[in-house]
Amino acid sequence: MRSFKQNGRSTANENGDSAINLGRRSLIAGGSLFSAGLAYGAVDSASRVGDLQPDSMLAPGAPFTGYGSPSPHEANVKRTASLPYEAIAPGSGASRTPLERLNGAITPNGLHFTRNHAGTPDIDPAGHRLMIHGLVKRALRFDMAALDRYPMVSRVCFIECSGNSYANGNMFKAAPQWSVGDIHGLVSNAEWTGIPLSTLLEEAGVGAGAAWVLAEGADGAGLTRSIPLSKCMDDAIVALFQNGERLRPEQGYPLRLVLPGYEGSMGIKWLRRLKLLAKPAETREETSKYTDLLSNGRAAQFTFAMGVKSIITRPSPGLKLSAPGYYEITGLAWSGHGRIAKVEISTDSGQSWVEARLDALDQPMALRRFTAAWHWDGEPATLMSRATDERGNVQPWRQQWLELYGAMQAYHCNAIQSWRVERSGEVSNVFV
Ligand SMILES: Nc1nc2c(c(=O)[nH]1)N[C@H]1C(S)=C(S)[C@@H](COP(=O)(O)O)O[C@H]1N2
Ligand SMILES: [Mo]
Repeated sequence: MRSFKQNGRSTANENGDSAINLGRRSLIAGGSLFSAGLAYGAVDSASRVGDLQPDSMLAPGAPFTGYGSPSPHEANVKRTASLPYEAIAPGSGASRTPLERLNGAITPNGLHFTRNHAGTPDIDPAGHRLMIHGLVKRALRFDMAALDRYPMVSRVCFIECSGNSYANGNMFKAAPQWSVGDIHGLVSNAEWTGIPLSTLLEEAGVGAGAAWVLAEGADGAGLTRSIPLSKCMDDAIVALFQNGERLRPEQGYPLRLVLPGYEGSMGIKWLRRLKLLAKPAETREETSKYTDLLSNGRAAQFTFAMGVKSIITRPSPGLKLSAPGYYEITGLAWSGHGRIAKVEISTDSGQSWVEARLDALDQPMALRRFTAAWHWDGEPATLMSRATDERGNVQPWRQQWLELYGAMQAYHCNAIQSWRVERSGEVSNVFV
């Protein structure tokens, strides 16, 4: 009897043939299909193991390496940079994580997206200092050797640029035919290790009237953002490590702020200064930029937590379904407000939905991998995913999102993303 897995239990339908009788729905709830039989070829019982032996077994392999790199066969798995100012400022812009080529929920350090306002500075940790001043009982300055001695914590969380996914918002009339990484790859997920910011602020002593913390980076942009003191005392981390190793230069080496769930631009990299203030500093990055134009003509300031969102990473544009049959739909879901409660998948443009299976790595404000087994019958289909977080926030329809915001709003687009599968198996981006 063939069986398939449903919500963690192995079940079979009445006639025992899950491959044929899946009911009217082609999506299997929580499904991962064991009986699909996607093997490349059957092994002939007459063939001997020796005949199937690869050349790699005939000689010793390469010697050890000091620092490992990906297989040369994966050389096309790269970030893609976009440079709005081109040769005038080649370090300003962003390079995006190739989400369509990755699996699991953790982003490898070499593929973490990078958003730089003035390039990646070259900082020698021996000369780097962090200063805490302003409304404090005593101003403090730390060198890296001192910071290395503090108790550290680790947590997995995403960093997402508030400009991520703008191409699914109102900037384009026609849906751009870009890869999922090029549309949504300004989000990455890592385990960050460092000192709780509260530890350092308590040592400095929060002064009377302090309610905000201005953070500044040691790069050419000198990027500054105001952060509510409550967030700094709650779960903010002054991070030194990323997935177990020292931060990558692009991610803020040797020191950055990690503010779980908050918009990326507040996570100041190459952190050099924290100034406690009574009011926000109203810097450029929180007035002319990183504010949200609403459809009523007003602008919303300080949208800190990133909205609940999900995207299907496979199938997605640029990938082609070779033939009708079984596919695993997979993607990522996250919310700046907490854990992901559920992800629903539709293959009929949102008319019907089935719950996806969520992978085990379940952390608040972190990427969560989801999967759903799908039988593609060869007819055109429109795939969507919709995430709900533990606070009950539901990812909006694209039309709902469009109604909220004014023209050219490039931030905080968490609308449902739709992919269209054509009869040919080609996958394209569509606005629904
Ligand atoms: N000092 C400094 N910090 C910075 C930036 C910067 O340009 N300079 N970019 C910000 C923006 S806009 C984002 S989205 C995140 C990106 O973090 P990442 O490059 O590590 O992915 O860093 C933020 N911190
Ligand atoms: Mo950003």
